[in-house]
Amino acid sequence: MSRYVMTASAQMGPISKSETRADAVKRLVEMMREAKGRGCELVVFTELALTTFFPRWVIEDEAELDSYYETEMPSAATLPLFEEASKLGIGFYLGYAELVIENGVKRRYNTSILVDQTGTIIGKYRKVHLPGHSEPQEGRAFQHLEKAYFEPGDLGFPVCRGFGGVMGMAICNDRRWPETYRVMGLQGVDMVMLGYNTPFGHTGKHETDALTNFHNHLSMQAGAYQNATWVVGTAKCGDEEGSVMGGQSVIVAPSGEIVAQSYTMEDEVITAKCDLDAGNIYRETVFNFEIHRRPEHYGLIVERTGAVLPAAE
Ligand code: CDT
Repeated sequence: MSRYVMTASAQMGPISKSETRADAVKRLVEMMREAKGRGCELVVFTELALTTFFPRWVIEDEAELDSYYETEMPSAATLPLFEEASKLGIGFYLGYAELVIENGVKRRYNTSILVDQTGTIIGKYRKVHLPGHSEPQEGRAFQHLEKAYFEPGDLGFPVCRGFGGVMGMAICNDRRWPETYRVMGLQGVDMVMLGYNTPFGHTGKHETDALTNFHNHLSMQAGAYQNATWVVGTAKCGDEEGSVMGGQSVIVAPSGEIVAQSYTMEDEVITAKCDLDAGNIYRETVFNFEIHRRPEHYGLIVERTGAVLPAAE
């Protein structure tokens, strides 16, 4: 049996504040159809794919803030995506803002789901690494209030079986942290899917802007190679309400090579025939974790070099 997965990354151009869920879903369905037409069985959408990237604004009115979140999935607005997926026989990764009431407490997460070719949710992830601030920062043209509008995910980095392999998810800033990939690598992940919204000036300074796409690719290519996994990184990009976000969505092979890359700053589908066995050569040799990883020595190294000192009594 083959372990090939024809995979699409469906980059999304800006979503304006006035666009409805229905507008966004229509664009997603169009890209899903294109992906299917190009032979794909899986399409990876972006982070917070149903609305504009609202953490750029200070939103004090709770009802207004709530309006950006999904309280059920599928909802009436997102149902067409699920119906189209099962009609076409194509799965998808979707990022969205999730609001749940647990024991009477309102909880907000930056979430993604994996849906299989029958339209069934088979995986769920809540973003762990929330960037930005919990309070508005003075002097910034745009805020990045993810720490105010979400709490860190409480699901860890789970993997699930689907599409003939072991599938994992991450969201945006997670891709910069080696732990993200390694935790899933230790569970035998074959493909990590992630969406991102990365505005230029996100460090609060513009001197790193020229390196934004380099750092984006550097993180995903290293994560792929060091964990012998495919990485599919899908951007929201372009000028969204005056905040410009980078594109260059990619599909990265376990070798660390980019095998497909978008070139526009708008809705664009890229595809690759991903062999889930392509990581085996690395898993069996240089990154054979069982034989070569030495976690029992990592603590000793830290102790000897004094890299982490215990707190003074
Ligand atoms: N959405 C997201 O996580 N964006 C961050 C940039 C913002 S940092 C204030 C990223 O790592 O791409």
